[in-house]
Amino acid sequence: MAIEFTKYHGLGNDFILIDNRSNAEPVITPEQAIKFCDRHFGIGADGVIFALPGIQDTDYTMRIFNSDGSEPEMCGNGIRCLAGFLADLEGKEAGSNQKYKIHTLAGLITPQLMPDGQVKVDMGIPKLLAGEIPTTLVNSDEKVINQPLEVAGKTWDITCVSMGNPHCITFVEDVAAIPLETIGSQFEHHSVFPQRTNTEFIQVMRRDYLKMRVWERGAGITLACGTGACASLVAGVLTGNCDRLATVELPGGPLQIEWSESEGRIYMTGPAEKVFSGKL
Ligand code: ZDP
Repeated sequence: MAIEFTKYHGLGNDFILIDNRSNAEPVITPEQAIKFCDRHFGIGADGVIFALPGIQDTDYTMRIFNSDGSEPEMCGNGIRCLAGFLADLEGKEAGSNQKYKIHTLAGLITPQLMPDGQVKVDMGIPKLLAGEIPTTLVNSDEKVINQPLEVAGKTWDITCVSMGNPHCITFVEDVAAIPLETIGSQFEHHSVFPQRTNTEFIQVMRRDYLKMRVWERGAGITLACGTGACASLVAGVLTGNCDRLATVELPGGPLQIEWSESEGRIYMTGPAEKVFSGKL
């Protein structure tokens, strides 16, 4: 059976989008997703995203397979791409202020198409307790803020935040000097993270401007990570490093992140670009 797909990217974090609206289960398997994501033998992407029918009063459901076939709970850049993809499928004008209620494994997430072509996403409320991350570094009802963790023969002060998926954030003097290729996977697979973890290194340029490099669980080094940028801003506020509203600069470009004081919710604003469509 031929599968139709559309390639999107959000700041170079790239995804294969599949119109899965007439089926409650993804139309391809995790094994097929691994092949689709291969950059030499396949289409090439960091993950595959499925637009499924909505449940529990939502418009649609989003599911995603990482390029290694694992299934994360949420995907920040991916949900902006999904919003653009759905607007296209529905024939909605760009900049129509269209809002979608999307069911994810991390709960309800609400992207909105803004008049300037950007997508603003209500990412919900971050979770901070160790049991929710999950991590076994401290007791399950405690937070992990600037806690020492031994990785690759060094002690890092880490802060943990869940945006539905797990993130481990470390503030450093110079992100360019971090040997991400070698230590990223050691953080991901560290025994204190039973579900593995996404790993972000942050350099504070100003209180409203962070520079980030990321090692993603199940995908390795990527050009951007939306949930990672949100988690990093939260970690920056918790550690006193940044304001509640800041730009997070990723290798693929900037995202605007706000942690609303009154609601406790996180808002992420950034681009979603269509690249091409095809059949496989
Ligand atoms: O949690 C994970 O396993 C991530 N690899 C999921 C993908 C996150 C993403 N990069 C994002 O932008 O949040 C898509």
